Amino acid sequence: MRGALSGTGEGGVDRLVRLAHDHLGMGLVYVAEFTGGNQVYRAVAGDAASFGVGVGGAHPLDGSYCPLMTTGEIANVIPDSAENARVQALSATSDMGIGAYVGVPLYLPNGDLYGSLCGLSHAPEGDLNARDAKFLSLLGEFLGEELAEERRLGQQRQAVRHVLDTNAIQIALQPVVDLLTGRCVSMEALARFPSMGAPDVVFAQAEEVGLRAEVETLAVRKALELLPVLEGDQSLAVNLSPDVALHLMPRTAIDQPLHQLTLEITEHAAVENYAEIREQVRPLRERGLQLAIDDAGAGFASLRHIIELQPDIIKIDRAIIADIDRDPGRRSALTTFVLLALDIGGKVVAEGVETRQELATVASLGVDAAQGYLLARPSTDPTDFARWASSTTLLSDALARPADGAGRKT
Ligand code: G
Ligand code: MN
Repeated sequence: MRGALSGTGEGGVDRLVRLAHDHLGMGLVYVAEFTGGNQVYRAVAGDAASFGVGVGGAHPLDGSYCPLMTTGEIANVIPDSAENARVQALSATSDMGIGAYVGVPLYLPNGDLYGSLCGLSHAPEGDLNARDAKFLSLLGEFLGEELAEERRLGQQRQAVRHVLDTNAIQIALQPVVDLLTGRCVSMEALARFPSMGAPDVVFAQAEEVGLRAEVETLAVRKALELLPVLEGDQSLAVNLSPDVALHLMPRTAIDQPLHQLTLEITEHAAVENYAEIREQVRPLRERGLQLAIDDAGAGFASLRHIIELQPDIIKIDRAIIADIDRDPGRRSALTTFVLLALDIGGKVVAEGVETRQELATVASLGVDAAQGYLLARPSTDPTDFARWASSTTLLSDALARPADGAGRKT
């Protein structure tokens, strides 16, 4: 959930602090986090420098107003510091030159104390009163949500950064099996994040913190290390979203054996400029790179992707393949893609084939190759890679196996 108040370039926290400053008319308004014995300034509005305050800077909690305010030892509103013996004794009063103070504690939505939202002036503020504290409390409710969201995103960015910094991506391969020959025609490289969780979740998290391109790039770099496991005529398929493909492929491709690579463009994102992708990929295709549209039928604009990019391969999403033997609508949808592939001279791969019935149905509808748990689950084991690379019986092996948990449930 993005903070509801952060629609513009200005972050939600900054905006609320600015509003507080505009309304109170005090010298400085700030949000501070209490952490490690300090109050660390997270957002400021006003003449921060004259108070010795800056974003990211800190003052010790000891000697400050705010911790005493949160415990009720001093009032929320102190119109004239000089008339309050308790705050006169605090080092902050003289160090920062505080003449007036208003502050409220900030709580996160889970009830944890985060820190404080405060206003300071150098001179006394005779008309500062309880309403000003109430106003800050109201803003504090919204700030709590914004701060929790900022904190969540910060931790998420750190987790994704850690994956990037430590190369904590594993590549699983999964074979794509030709339905005529029973041989593995390609292996798809699938990123796995042992320290993080499900790949689609990790990619979504990376997207949210602006690191998706970096994660995709690292995944491709690691996938390319597996090229040697392939036999001569087999292809390694890597996944990229359109924007990353546009910027990464031309640079990465230079010294790669492109005739052994398939670029799967995921269709979860809209494509802004087809002509640009077409032009960037054209010289690479001339050198043997195969272009696949991934997850066709699942999301955004697969027909448009296909018509504009004229891929070598159309990979049909499991959304269409699942239970296709029982669903005439899904069979029609698949047939549409098969006819389209015939028109553009491409091949069709059925993704996520889990049952013999699904396999038999897609084969009967003219699909060229299949991928899915029925044939082989993705694996990170080099023994599997070697077996898939050389096997001529992947299809018959799958059909000979007794149906297991991946098979038809009923
Ligand atoms: O978007 P793309 O098609 O590249 O993603 C493939 C994902 O689908 C991988 O995470 C892979 O583990 C998963 N997958 C592969 N085969 C099957 C299958 O037969 N059934 C299901 N449900 N998922 C599969
Ligand atoms: Mn894919």
